[in-house]
Amino acid sequence: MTVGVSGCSADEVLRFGWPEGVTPQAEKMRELWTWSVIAALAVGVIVWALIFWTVAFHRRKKTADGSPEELPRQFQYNMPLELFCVVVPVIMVVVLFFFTTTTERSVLDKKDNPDTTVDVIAFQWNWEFRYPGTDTNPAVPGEQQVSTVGSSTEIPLLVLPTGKTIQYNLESTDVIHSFWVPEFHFKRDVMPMPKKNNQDPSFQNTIDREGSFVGRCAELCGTYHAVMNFEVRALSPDKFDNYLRLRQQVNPATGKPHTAAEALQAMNCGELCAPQAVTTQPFNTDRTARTAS
Ligand SMILES: [Cu+2]
Repeated sequence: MTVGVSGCSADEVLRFGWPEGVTPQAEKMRELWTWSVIAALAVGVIVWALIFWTVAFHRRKKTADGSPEELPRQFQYNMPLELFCVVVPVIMVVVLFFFTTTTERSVLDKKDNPDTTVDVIAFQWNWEFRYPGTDTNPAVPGEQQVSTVGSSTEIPLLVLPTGKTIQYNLESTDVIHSFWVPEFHFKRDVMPMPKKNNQDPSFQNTIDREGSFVGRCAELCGTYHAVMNFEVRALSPDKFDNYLRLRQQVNPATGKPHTAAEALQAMNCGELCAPQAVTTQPFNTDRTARTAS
């Protein structure tokens, strides 16, 4: 009853504080978390029960003549018990390790033919998102692909389709950055070229639902690291196709291909097509706007 009133569903209880994600990959990690907590609680209950049993029933007792009892029976060098205390924890670690690697493999799994590919270019202190295979200048094929870059007044929008396998190719042009969208429950360092230490610069996922999700740089990369934000705008596949089409078409008002903001505005689909980021805002660089503290 109380659980119902407080709005906690069984699903939320079994989440054990794990935040809600928007990708099947995030759900896989949630399942690992749920089962790990259940396993930990089961072990915890057994340990607590043994502690309370010992405390309650094996206290130091007085003997009949009032003198303190000698030490209770001692168990050191008990071979079966010693073996049990080694073997059982090893089995626990092996089981946890098995499920962790299985989950990791499925999260990092990549299809040979992703539906959409986006090139993510990180630099101090901004992001550029390019869509390979697009063309904004039909006169010179392959010359100019659709690209979104942030400015000091506009957070860059990474527009993506829902329900499709998306491949992210990460690249930095200067120092190490990190591509992080909290709702993806996934973070990957963005390394400068050439790649070192077998780091895989790309990963894939699928976004389950439409929405706006904040993205951040998660690797301290210099003075303005904290303002290196972006926003993922997940749109249904037809809206996404419409967006890419508009980005490649000339806006009659400006005589140039639509910018990200102009394309979204032209689509006119409410909050989802807001021309500016809604999850985060640009850093106010106006020093005079600061009040004395
Ligand atoms: Cu950065």
